[in-house]
Amino acid sequence: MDLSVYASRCVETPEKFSQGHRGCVGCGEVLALRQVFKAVGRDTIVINATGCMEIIASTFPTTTWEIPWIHTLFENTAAVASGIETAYKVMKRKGIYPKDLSVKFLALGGDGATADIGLQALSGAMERGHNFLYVCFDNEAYMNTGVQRSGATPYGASTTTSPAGKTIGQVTWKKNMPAIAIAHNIPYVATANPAYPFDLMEKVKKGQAVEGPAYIHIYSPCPTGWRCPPDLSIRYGRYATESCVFPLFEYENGKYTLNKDIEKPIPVSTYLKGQGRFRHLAEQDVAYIQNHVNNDWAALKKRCQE
Ligand SMILES: Cc1ncc(C[n+]2csc(CCOP(=O)(O)OP(=O)(O)O)c2C)c(N)n1
Ligand code: SF4
Repeated sequence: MDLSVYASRCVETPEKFSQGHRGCVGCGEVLALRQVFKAVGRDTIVINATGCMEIIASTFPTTTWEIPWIHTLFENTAAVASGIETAYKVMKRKGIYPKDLSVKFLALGGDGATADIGLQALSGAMERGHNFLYVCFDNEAYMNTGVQRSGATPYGASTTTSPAGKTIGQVTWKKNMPAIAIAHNIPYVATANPAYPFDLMEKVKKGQAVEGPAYIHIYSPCPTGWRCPPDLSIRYGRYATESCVFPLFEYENGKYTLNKDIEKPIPVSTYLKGQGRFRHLAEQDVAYIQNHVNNDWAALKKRCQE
């Protein structure tokens, strides 16, 4: 089936993630998670790193997960996914599971779990070529424990461990996780954004369908940590892509594709404005960030044209 037709049908699909979770009002991460769940099949085992999505959906004695789900550590999420996927293959080979059984493996982690603490396990799993999809929900800090900076926090953002004051806030540039995944030569890598739900769901479907590791990096607006109004999560999602701060692209078997070309990017200042984490930035800081975004965007466009 044409994947865009598939994605539009997905919208109607009740996701296997029930109502009544404890996410903050306007949480873009839980919205992204629900979209992911609309695209994955029932026969999926979820391996979930500790983080916001685990905390808000599994407070004992309740659970929001309606498909098999295992909570694991930051450090070893991809290693646990590797072990489960390998055990499944062995069970099939030994005839314990029927040959036509088709189970998928979905590992979920925040940016802290992915770009920092679980990076080694993820790298190993991608290198070994396990058949699984890893989704990183990037809200650009360790949110669940109180907005500490991560390697994916953008330059200039104020967090509790990179407070604006003596320094500009976060003094390093955001770690480029999609590029790190691509460097492992895996069959599928993509970026996605819940402000573009059809694109997101198509990518999840593709990521689950490929043989081997797939990695999807999802922009996840967090009104609590970003100090912005909860009704603007989708607007910030759109601004992020329209300003080229968070471009939407895919890398499939060695080829880059731009999924949303932006002919006239909006100024980065439009994206930064209104977010409390950036409110201390001076004009020259914004110009510095704009220049960085322009360079990254030009480099990505070039790769997509090659
Ligand atoms: C090794 C280790 N360090 C710290 C913690 C405490 N901890 C639990 S969740 C969390 C933050 C998670 O951040 P992230 O992965 O970005 O996900 P988010 O909560 O932002 O969705 C931290 C620091 C932990 N559980 N294990
Ligand atoms: S802290 Fe942020 S990511 Fe976590 S549940 Fe609240 S809005 Fe969502």
